[in-house]
Amino acid sequence: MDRPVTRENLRQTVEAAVAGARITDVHTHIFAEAFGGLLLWGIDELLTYHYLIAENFRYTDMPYEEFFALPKRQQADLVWRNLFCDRSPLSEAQRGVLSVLAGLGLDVAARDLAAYRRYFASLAVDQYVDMVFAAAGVDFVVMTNDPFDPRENAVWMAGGHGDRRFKAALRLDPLLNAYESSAGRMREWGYAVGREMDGRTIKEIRRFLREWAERMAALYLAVSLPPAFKAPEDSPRARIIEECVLPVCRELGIPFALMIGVNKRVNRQLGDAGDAVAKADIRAIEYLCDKYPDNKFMVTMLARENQHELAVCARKFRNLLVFGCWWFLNNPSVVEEVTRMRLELLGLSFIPQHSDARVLDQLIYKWQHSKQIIAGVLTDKYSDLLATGWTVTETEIRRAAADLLGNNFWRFVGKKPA
Ligand code: HDL
Ligand code: ZN
Repeated sequence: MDRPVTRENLRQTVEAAVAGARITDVHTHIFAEAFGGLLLWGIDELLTYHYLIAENFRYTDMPYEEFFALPKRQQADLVWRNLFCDRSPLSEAQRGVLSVLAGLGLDVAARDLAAYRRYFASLAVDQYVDMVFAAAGVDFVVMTNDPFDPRENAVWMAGGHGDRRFKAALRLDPLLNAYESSAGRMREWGYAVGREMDGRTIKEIRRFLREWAERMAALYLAVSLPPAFKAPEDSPRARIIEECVLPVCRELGIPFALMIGVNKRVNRQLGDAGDAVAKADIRAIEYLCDKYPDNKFMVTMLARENQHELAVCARKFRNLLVFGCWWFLNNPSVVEEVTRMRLELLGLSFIPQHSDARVLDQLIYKWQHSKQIIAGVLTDKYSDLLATGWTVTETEIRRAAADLLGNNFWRFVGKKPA
């Protein structure tokens, strides 16, 4: 029976719909078990997540190289002391660790790192992957797959991983942001690419993209780009994007995902924790969406200041799908503000979140925290809708939640979840 929704049962109806909606996580850094050590999981990986590493150094004068020379377990000990024992863990990344432990039914109040380590040591990884996907309500994750990473390359060249829950995205940062050094590797693999973007090089780069996208069954091609990214531009990167990436995406019918606004390694000594953010130029997205109407673009931008203009750009171009509150935006105050603004400008035609998880267990907290905020914003918007006299059914709310958390993505990539 499709219950009509009233002001009295609205919040509970929306919360149940969001809680029950199956998730496709469109951008992560986690890996299927077949990738071996690339799959990170457990308390010591959670505590040495690069977000927490950055926060840890705010409380210690320890030389960076001294910290990074320590075994991971000792790094985790220091993070646990600095960020959990010696001060309240109020940041989003700190709270996230505790939300994972709580989600697994562990005694968070005990603050017993040794006990947490004993628990994770008792788990088998294949059992734990099932547990995390179930606890997080996730059906599929899209990985970030880099053929230039030798560890990954070997798995794909041996036939891939075989876990249908882990989908692939072909990541192109080495090709687009470091072509000189990548071209040498490509030549070793038999692609006759040269320094000049001549006809043969363009043709061979397309062959490289096509063969790797097909080998991975990639759902989309992706790249992260600096704030200074421009299009059009007279550069090898622009030539490769417009003459190789976009034609292959059109041929395969898959999107190109641009993740824009990363200032890489502003503090080199912090490694992965050393990247920062700056506002980028939305005109590059306007140009690409306008010039290539037969291409599909997924875009997320890292600067909070870019979010409103990105949503406006999506109003202009139906081949643009905005996704996620990426990285430094993935904090409750910003997720709330950006999701509310996107609903008001785009209705239900966007993807509100991806986890960007690097450690498997993070699926539990990143989705728990995000779903809570998405449900709150949706409740407000449905409340405004009811106030006009419009009637709403439980089925319609479930449909909205399913669209935001998975179906919008699958429709955009033109595939059925399988
Ligand atoms: O380039 C990316 O995909 C970013 O998400 C980086 O991996 C970044 O280090 C990250 O993990 N952000 O959450
Ligand atoms: Zn990422």
